[in-house]
Amino acid sequence: MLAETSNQMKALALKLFEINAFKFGDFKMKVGINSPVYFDLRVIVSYPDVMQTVSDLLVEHIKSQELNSKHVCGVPYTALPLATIVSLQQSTPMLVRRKEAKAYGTKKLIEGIFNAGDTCLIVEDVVTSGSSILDTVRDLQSEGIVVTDAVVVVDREQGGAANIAKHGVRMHSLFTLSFLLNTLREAGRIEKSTVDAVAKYIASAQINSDGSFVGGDKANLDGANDLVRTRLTYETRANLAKSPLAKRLFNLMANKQTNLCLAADLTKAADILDMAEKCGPYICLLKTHVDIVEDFSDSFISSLQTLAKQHNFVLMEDRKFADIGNTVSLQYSKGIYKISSWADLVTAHTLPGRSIVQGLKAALEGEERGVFLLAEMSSSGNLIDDKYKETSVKIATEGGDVDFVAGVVCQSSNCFAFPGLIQLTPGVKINENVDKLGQQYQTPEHVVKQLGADIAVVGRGILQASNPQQAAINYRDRLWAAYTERVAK
Ligand code: 5IU
Repeated sequence: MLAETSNQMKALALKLFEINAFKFGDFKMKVGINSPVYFDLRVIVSYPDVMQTVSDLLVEHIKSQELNSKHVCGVPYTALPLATIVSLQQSTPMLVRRKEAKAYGTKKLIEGIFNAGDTCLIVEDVVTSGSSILDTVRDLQSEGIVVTDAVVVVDREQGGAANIAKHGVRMHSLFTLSFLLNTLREAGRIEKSTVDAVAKYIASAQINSDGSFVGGDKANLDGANDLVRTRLTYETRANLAKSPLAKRLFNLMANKQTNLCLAADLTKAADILDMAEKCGPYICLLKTHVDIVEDFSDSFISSLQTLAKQHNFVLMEDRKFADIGNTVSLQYSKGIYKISSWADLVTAHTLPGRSIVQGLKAALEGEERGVFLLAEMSSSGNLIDDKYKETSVKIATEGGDVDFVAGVVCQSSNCFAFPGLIQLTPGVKINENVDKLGQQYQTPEHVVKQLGADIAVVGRGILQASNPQQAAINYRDRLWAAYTERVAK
């Protein structure tokens, strides 16, 4: 590889990571077992500069490998725009494979003009087992088209090349997963433990073209578990986070050694400030409900911000936004509270759909902020079901706004898998199980070790203690000990 091309490839690898075309964590795959790395090259259509670079490099690769063919054909759907650009740049006519044959008119599988005996180069984005390439090859071959080569953007190195070679097709990849891992490692974007976990998984998770694992049920797939989020340290997760606020909070938690959030649900400004002063050294996050403060004022907010700076904790307004985008945008930045001007974090319901996140983002003027999305609640009889929970997590982990979502408010460790998000769990108290209004409590150890909480929210457990500062210390100690035990396993 020429030095210039090599630098271009490295820059592109970093860019792909930056735009979330791939992520590290613990992801459900088509083939059944979880994977520590996840690719979604569909996002590149939103970045014309990335599209340009990827297709330039593909064309260069095709030329250098002398992959001359009469046609090009992209594997539907992600690779279709890439195949289009390759076709244009090389003036090679394109063929389009239908995923489903038309039910009416001509039942053609392949669109475009061709003759039996014509050659065709396959273009694909990511190869795992190679089965998608083989589906396309089969349809082309059934029309008499000759396929000998496939050019792909990423080879996950899980046996795809060997699988398609068995069918007489050679694979030429721009990137291997190892190259991507090494490039990110060299650039300090991921840790050695991540590289090792992925390498271990890839070595053991070799896949046959029918989707089964080489070695069958006995395949040793341990590596996949090494990136399960509840086993990773907050430092590691800071590096995997996509939201700047999540990064900051994870690092703060690790440095200050606390995963305690104080829910300062008090109705007098002076009482909240007093509590913030006493508990500040032991918390990572202070959560407010400003609409219950009877004497709210700008000076209350500036005093709270001063304490947050002095004691190094983050501010969250637990506003639970739930309206259409335009309204939440106004609620977030205007009115008496001007929440976006001071709260590092806010909470929001996902009930209105993805537009809630976009509405909040639209209110910002360059401030570094984040949102926690609600996926579960601690109150008995709440209406959230599994489908709602899953869709909420999708909003938090997919799409163009993932850099704004710092975490998820939920009650269970299997709610989401991506380790770059923070799990915030309320409903924590040492001595009680319920209150009179439907709140259900768990112990600090239970929420961290069993329910997967990264930050535990404690309100009345501290606020109503005879010595709140001592109570904050107790909660901090027990929550932190539970976390260190959890990651030591
Ligand atoms: N809170 C919950 N449960 C939830 C959600 C938020 O308790 O499911 I979402 C908030 C409400 C209150 C704090 O501000 O967390 C818990 O306070 P107590 O520890 O006093 O119950």
